[in-house]
Amino acid sequence: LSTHFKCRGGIYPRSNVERFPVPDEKVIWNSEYKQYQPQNYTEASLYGKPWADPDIGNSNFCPKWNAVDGKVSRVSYMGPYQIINGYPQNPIGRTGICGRGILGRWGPNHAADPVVTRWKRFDSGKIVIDEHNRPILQFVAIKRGDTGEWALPGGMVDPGEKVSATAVREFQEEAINSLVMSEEEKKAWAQKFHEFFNEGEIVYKGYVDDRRNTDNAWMETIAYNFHDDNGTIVGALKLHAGDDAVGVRWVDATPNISLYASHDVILKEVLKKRLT
Ligand code: RP5
Ligand code: MG
Ligand code: MG
Repeated sequence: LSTHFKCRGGIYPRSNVERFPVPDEKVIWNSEYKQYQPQNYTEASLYGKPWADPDIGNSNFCPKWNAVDGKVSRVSYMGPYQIINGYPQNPIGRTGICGRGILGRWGPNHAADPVVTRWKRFDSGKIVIDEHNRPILQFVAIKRGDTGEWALPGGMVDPGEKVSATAVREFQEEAINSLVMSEEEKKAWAQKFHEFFNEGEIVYKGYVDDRRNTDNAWMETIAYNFHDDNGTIVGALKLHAGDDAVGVRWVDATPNISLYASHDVILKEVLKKRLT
């Protein structure tokens, strides 16, 4: 991504804090913007949460910026970010708000997104062909509980967790509701799909234009495509929305689909990969 739109303008999520207007040409930091006075906002509920950083300036918080800091990666896929007056600076540019907002980490907040795909088929198993004589790719989408938008079933990387493992875990939690399964059921599932989810291909790695981003905290992700070419592995899976997802289904992937944050950009990469 070279710029951002969704984290500019309007009211910040779960708050009544209005973002300072940032016109297109004022996004990049080195375009001068003397009037720029973003509000500082960090949601009160973050304080004391085990998954959230303390405040910058707090004597027991000594983050290692641009480095792997214990179990937390503070490395950006966008290259080294700047630290200005002690605060990490959004690598894309201004967002109209500073502080951490509702994000747990200062600087990059790492997530993973699984893009699970199959070909659209008739009940007979025959592949459906569109008017251009091309097969139709379908992917598993969840409906987010927070914004109601359709999205990839992604989530945050836990401390010490491999990003590829996050992608699979989040798929299990949000798209098949593994959180209500017994340990045995989970094990059986993991065994059955082990190979399939071992063979994800990275289709995107970088900044996410997420509405939660601020000048000092932002989302980054690695998206993996897991493709079921003959539709027999996950193509036949029973989907159940779980965790913070309120719906789940197979959706036809079209280039002009609108999805949460940068998920449409990610999906386009998958379409390119699978259909050319
Ligand atoms: C997006 O937020 C990422 O691409 C990922 O899908 C998601 C992670 O946040 P939660 O789903 O845990 O809110 O930026
Ligand atoms: Mg989740
Ligand atoms: Mg999620």
